[in-house]
Amino acid sequence: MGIGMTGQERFEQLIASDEKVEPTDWMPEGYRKTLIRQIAQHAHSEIIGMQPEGNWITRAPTLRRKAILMAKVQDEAGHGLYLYSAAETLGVGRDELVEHLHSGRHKYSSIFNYPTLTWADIGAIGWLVDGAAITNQVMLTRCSYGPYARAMVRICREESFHQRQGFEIMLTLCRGTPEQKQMAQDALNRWWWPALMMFGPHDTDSTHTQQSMAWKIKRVSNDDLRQQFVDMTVPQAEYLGLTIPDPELKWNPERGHYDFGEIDWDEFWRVVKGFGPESRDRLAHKVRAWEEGAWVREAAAAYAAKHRKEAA
Ligand code: BYC
Repeated sequence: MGIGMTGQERFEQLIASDEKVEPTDWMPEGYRKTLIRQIAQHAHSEIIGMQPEGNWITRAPTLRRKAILMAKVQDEAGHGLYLYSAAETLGVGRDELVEHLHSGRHKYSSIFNYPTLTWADIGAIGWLVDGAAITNQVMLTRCSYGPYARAMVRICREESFHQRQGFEIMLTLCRGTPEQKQMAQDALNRWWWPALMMFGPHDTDSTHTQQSMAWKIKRVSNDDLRQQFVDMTVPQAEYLGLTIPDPELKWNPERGHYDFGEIDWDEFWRVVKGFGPESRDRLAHKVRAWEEGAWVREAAAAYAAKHRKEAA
């Protein structure tokens, strides 16, 4: 800390000079709270996000696809764990965060409340959901809070692999029989709009964007990220020979971006508030797994205690 500088001044200096804020630095209470909220929601999303894909592990069409899918779902668990650890550096306990998820007090991404009806949904999730996730998360590698930014570097590398595996499933289906291509189109039809919703409300309706951008927690706004995602994904859909389910989607040469239709915001808020098609099952499944896993946590704690005693 500079001589005579208050914690607040030092914090402002770190933000202004694009340096990282670390757990031992003084930070405003609002900054800490915003980070805990966002990182916890992010961690919960990774953990709940294992369910829609886990649904297809037993039914993956080949052994190779099954091995890849298992590895991907495990990666999501790993992401959840790094993120809970990042949140813990802000002085909140993991048990507390898990309890907030289980009681419905904490949110998680709307996208994971939709069902995975066919194998093509696994392709669509990798391609679109992981694609949207990377678009959002690349900016988070530059987040002002050190532990979150560093966790995001590895997560983004893994997400980029996930995105390619999803695209490859879609490509295989699109080069297959007419029925397989139709299955891919149907998955795109169902996942397109929910994927756009992942970026959150319009900037004008976003509660946190302005402050989070001033604190350099978020580096790019919800609408700008959504536009980036659309611009990146349209040529990929064209390459697959699939049609994006939006009659208003059109290249705008003046803007140098695609124009696209309006999201159904009533649906978005319904899902965010816990009334998505699968919301109730996702949470019930998570709570059940937590309760059934109590013996594993107890055994691990007893084992660690025994070794600590032996070492002492
Ligand atoms: N779903 O002021 P805003 C993954 C809430 S996991 C639900 O714009 P913010 C993966 C928002 O929380 C990917 N809620 O908020 C895993 C706020 O409510 P509260 C998850 C949403 O935080 C497995 C209110 O709406 N990624 O990739 O500035 C398999 C107003 O919004 C949503 C992350 O979590 C939503 N979609 O911006 C495959 C990334 N959108 O908290 C893949 C980290 C908004 O005031 N998070 N809300 O009650 C972020 O970057 C930001 O939190 C958001 C929202 C851009 C999502």
